[in-house]
Amino acid sequence: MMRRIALLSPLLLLSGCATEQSIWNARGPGAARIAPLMWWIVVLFLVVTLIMWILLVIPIRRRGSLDEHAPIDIGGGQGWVALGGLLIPLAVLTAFFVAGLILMERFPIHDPNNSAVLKPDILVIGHQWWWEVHYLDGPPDQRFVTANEIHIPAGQAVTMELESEDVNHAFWVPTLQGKIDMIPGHPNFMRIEANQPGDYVGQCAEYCGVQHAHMRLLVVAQSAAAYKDWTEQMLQPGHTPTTPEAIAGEQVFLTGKCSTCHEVRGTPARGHVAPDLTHIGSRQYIGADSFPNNTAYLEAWVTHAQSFKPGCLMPNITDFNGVQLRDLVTYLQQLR
Ligand code: HEC
Ligand SMILES: [Cu+2]
Repeated sequence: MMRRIALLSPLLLLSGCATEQSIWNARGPGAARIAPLMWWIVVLFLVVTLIMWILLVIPIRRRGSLDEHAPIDIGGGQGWVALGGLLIPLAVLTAFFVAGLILMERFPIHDPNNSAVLKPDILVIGHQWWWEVHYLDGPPDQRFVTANEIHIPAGQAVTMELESEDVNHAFWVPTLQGKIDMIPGHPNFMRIEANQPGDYVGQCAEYCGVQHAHMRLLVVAQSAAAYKDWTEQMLQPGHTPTTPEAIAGEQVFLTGKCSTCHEVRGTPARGHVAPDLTHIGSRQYIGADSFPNNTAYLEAWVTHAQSFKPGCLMPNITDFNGVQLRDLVTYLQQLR
C-alpha cells in the first residue's frame, strides 16, 4: 500500500500545482516560453525516477540465499556507478544548463538593439515586506507612485526595472514571466505581458526576512481603455473627504502617527517609508496583497498590524477610540 502511494506522489504533486501561482498555467508570452523547458525537466525527472524504482524493485524481488550472492568486496560494478552516478547526471544537468542559458539569452531584455527595454515603464522597488511601484511612462506630470497592486495593459509588453531598498527580494508572477532577483544597488530588468485581462498573483521568491511569505503582489491586466482610466484615476491626488465621518477620519490620519510613514498625495501626509495610500481604497488587498481590503480587515490591520504580519514595519496603533477608528477607516476607504 505504501509503495502504491509513493508511486502516485508525482501525480498528486502535479495536480496540486494547478493553482493561481502556477508555472503550468502560462498566461503570457514570457511564461509560455519557459513552460516547455519545465515540461522537459518534469518528464525526464519522471522517467529517471521510474527507472530507479525498477532498478530498486528487481533486486528486492530476486529472493535467494547468501550463497548465491557474491560478497560486496570482490570488486566489479564500478562501471554502473560511473554510469548512473556520474555520466547520466552530468549529461542531464549539462543539457538543462545549456537549454536554460539559450532560453535566457533569447529573452528580449538581452537584446542590445532593443532600446525599449532600457527605458522602463514601471520601476518596482522591493521593501521588507511590500512593493513600491513607480509609473515612469510619459512626461513627469504623467508619473505616479503606488504600491502592491500593479496594473498593466493586457496584450502589451511592459518593461520593468526591479530594485530593492533593503535586502534581496525576487519578483515572480509565475503565470506571466520567470522570476528575477531584486538586488540593492543593482537594477535588473524584465518584460512582462499578459495575453488577456485578469488578475495574476505573484510572490516574493527570495527569502527576505520574517514576513517573506506575506510579501505577495497582484498584477491586474486591463483592456487599453480600462488601463487608461486607471492611470488617470491614479494621477489624481487623494480624494478630498466629503462626509462628516471621512472628514473626521482625515484628521485622525493627519494628526496621528500614520502620516510619519505613509503618503497621501495632496495632503500634508508625506511619509516615504511605507506603501503610498493615496488610492488605498481602490486596492483589492492590504498588507502586500495578503488580506482582503474590507472594513473588518482594515480596522484590524490599522490597530493590530503585528497580529497579521508579526515583525512587519508597521506598529500596532491602539491610541484611538472606536469612533475615531471607524472614521479613519471610512477616510481610507474613500481614497479611491
Ligand atoms: C512606523 C511606520 C508606520 C506607521 C506609523 C503606520 N504605518 Fe501603515 N504601514 C507601514 C508599513 C511598513 C506597511 C507595509 C506593511 C507590510 O505589508 O509589510 C504599512 C501598511 C499599511 C497599510 C496596507 C497598505 C497596503 O497596500 O498593503 C495600510 C492601510 C496602513 N498601513 C494604514 C496605516 C494607518 C491608517 C496608520 C495610522 C493609524 C499607519 N498605517 C501607520 C508603516 C507604518
Ligand atoms: Cu521575500
